Amino acid sequence: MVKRAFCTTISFLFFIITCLALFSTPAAADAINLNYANFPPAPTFPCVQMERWKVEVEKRTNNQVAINTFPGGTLLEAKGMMDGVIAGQADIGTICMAYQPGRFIITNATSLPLGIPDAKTGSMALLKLYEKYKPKAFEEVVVLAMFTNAPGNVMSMVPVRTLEDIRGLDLRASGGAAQILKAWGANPVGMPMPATVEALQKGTVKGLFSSLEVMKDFKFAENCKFVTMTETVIYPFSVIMNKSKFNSLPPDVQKVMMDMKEEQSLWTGAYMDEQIKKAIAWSKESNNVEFISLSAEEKARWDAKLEFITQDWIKDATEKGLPAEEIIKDIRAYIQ
Ligand code: DTR
Repeated sequence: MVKRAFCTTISFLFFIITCLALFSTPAAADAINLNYANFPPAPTFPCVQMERWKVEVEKRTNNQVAINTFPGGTLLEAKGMMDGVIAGQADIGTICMAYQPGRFIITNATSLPLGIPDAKTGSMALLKLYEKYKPKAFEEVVVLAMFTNAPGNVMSMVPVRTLEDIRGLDLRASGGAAQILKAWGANPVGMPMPATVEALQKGTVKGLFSSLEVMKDFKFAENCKFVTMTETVIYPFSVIMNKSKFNSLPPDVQKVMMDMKEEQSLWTGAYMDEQIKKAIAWSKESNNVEFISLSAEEKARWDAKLEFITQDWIKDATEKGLPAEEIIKDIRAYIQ
């Protein structure tokens, strides 16, 4: 009798252990490890969205994957990101397309002065554009998300109230934004965002042109006591994955990632827009930054200087065999 009860208990325990092994989430050691590289420092928005994606993917795949994140260029730097992911040096990476203007012609069209009002709208327009045209530039990777920052403003050590004030001013920008500064008469100095910290401290640049969350995230408000509200042009970003690594993943994991593409893009746009509000409040309160609004008349002068940029892009892209007019029409429609 005792022996029978003992056997039943043992069988029951065996059953429980088997169930646990079959249905529980795998231990970290069993998980598929993926390395995710990012170029700016951890508190900035491209890295915040990376951490959010990591948490969600691990949760939604029941920890079938474990994502190791590398912010701050510790695995791959800004300009080597795309090729690094293609070569498999990282499985996943975040790229800022403006840093390689000639490589991402179609998606970089979102950084023309077309009036994208905020990051949420920009992110959706960019993703739709990508989905429609599936540009060749992304042929060797799998796109996991697309998002933009908010429109750019001039952050500077000296006040910029008129076009005359910006003339000859050394301001950091890259990609399409550099072209904008040039059209306004400034002297654009190209470098990725992380390099701007030292350039401002050393005084090699007198300010920068970008979205305002950097006033707080990079503490630029400590150097730049003036912001001129131009609300002009965004920068497109993408999260990309090594294609063969993606193809090697179980189908249910692939599905989790693909199902998150639009959600993650939207989440990042909305997060960015919130950060802008916080950074403006923080810059005013903690660093006494002056925010300069341009009068309607003055703004019209600034906008007039940019009119040729989209026309030039259309001409150039058409010569390269791209449906340039249609791309611009689509972006304008997506913004609506
Ligand atoms: N404006 C682009 C992109 C950008 C905006 N905020 C951040 C933060 C961290 C890295 C890049 C960006 C730029 O100026 O580089």
